[in-house]
Amino acid sequence: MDMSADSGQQPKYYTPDPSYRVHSWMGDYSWTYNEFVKDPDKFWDHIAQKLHWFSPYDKVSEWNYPYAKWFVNGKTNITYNCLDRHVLGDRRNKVALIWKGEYPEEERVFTYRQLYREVQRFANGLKKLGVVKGDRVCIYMPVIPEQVIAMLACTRIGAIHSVVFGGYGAAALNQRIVGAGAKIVITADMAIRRGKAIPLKHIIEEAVINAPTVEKIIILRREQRTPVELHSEMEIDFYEAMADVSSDCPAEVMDAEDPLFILYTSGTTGAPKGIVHTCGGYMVGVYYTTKYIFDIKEHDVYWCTADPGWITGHSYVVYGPLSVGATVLIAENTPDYPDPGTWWKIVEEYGVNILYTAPTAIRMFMKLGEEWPNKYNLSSLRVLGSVGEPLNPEAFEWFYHVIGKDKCPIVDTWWQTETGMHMVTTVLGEPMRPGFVGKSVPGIVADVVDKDGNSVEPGKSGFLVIKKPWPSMMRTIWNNDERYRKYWETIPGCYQVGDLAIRGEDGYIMVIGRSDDLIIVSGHNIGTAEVESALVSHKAVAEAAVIGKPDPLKGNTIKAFVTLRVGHTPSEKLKNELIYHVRITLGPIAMPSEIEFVDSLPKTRSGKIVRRVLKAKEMGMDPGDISTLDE
Ligand code: 6R9
Repeated sequence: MDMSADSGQQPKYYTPDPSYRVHSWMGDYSWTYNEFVKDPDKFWDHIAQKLHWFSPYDKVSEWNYPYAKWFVNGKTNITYNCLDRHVLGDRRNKVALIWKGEYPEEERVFTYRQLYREVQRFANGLKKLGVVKGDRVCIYMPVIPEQVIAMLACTRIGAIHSVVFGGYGAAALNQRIVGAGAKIVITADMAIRRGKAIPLKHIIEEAVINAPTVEKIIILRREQRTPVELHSEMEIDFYEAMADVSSDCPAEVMDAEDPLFILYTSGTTGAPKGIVHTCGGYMVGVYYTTKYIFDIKEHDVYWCTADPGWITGHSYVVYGPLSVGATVLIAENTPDYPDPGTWWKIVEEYGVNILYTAPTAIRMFMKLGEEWPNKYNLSSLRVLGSVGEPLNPEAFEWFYHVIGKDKCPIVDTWWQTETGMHMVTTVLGEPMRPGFVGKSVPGIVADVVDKDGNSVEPGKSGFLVIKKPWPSMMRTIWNNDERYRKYWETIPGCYQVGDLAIRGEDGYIMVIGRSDDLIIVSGHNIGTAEVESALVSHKAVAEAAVIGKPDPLKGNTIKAFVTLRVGHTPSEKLKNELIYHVRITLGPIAMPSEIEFVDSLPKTRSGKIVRRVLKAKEMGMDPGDISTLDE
């Protein structure tokens, strides 16, 4: 793909007000990037020194390709930096967390002191149930304060959490519980969505069948009038688990390289990958980027609309913002319920200063019209952020003009579950170029290369790669180190991210999309393999192949090609049944929006389905080399 923007007219930039250039603790982009280039270890050491270590590290980094260690032999605990540091300092009574429920006036507020106490009590509750350092705990909850408390309580005692997004179905949850070998599952009886209670308990019950490592299920019962009954030896009430325990639970001393959490992300083939992040490097990475990229000020209200169950929530709802001592807003809500003004109402009511969201939400609001945001006072907004998919120029312009009123810079942040922190963006104060993410975050060396690792010319597409290790990089894939190594071994000397990109003459990077078999639907990564196996688990289906189709609103939608087993005939009814089947196995985000019944699927001789051929056909494009295909 060639880039028309660079080969014809002048690129278009928006230049923010110079006041945005001033960073209180580092310099502007070029200065900071140069500091990094001069001495990378010194650069990271300077950042890490702002955090608390129980005992210092001997060495900043150790690179033993493709394995990295950061802050070698340093001892710390991320919750000490997210809680104790602020409570012992002068943020004791500062608001740490505001939760906004779906019903009007429904809110809960925790100061740092209150959050600190709740986390320690729940941590002691976990200890009482026998959870020790290194145990895995699965968290499957809606967006409520207890979700954040549960995460922090785990890391407080060195238990490795594996948070599963609350919208997943039983099969996906089971796979992730079994994959991590979770000892405890923490959940809630229900989520609230569009004014309705969505029961969750039966999903858990189904998910723990054939999950022999699970010893206890802790259930937060939100429905107090007729609380769900807890049966079996296994189930415990969330608040009972933290009754009769001390509210003092000192943070476990963790080695910088001890695992902090596992987070499953959809893979290209087979099972989802359990990305492993560690205590020291991840902490430094998210602390740094939260502070530097968003420039959160002491009295700001910061709202990241992601569910803490995704990496964006881990890094930029929980660990990053709390480590810098920010006031974090979370909301259990749907952007267009009860009406499309709900987010803007929240911005007005809480005086949100920094709003971090996803292109899919922006595109949805675009479709619903300016009149909704225009009803509210959005003047508190200072910085806007985007993540998850390419922010196309139309969406950039809309976000910039309609929401930011031509004054708020937009930080479009490119990164991944695997990278832990922001990698490519346009640092505040730098000119922004719609359609382009920007440049490497200081500390990161991103490039666009060909398959041999050589940088491609400006304007030509290539693979987006990272050329040097960084603190918050994943250390391995849980129980599958071989798959980890593949990230570093495919392109010589580079970490291959799996995205295609273009670098402009100005050095700005445009991300085009995935180069592998992931489909990004409304900002969520869906593995083709997951949807296909869900379809194939239906009795009528013989085989299935799934592709992503570009969609102006969701980024992509899922189309499935299905061959039927003998004795089953295509019908509208069967289509609906299959869609419903995927919905209950994987959850609504993975639902195909289109199903086509076919007689056969294109395959290689070794039997692998070749999705690119289906996709090319669907898009009316040349399928490329088909010589390796079976008849
Ligand atoms: C943080 C997160 C990672 C994939 C990534 C890329 C896409 C993320 C993007 C973006 C263009 C951006 N992606 N941010 N594409 N511009 N600003 O989303 O992690 O769920 O692991 O997804 O998302 O394709 O490779 P994750």
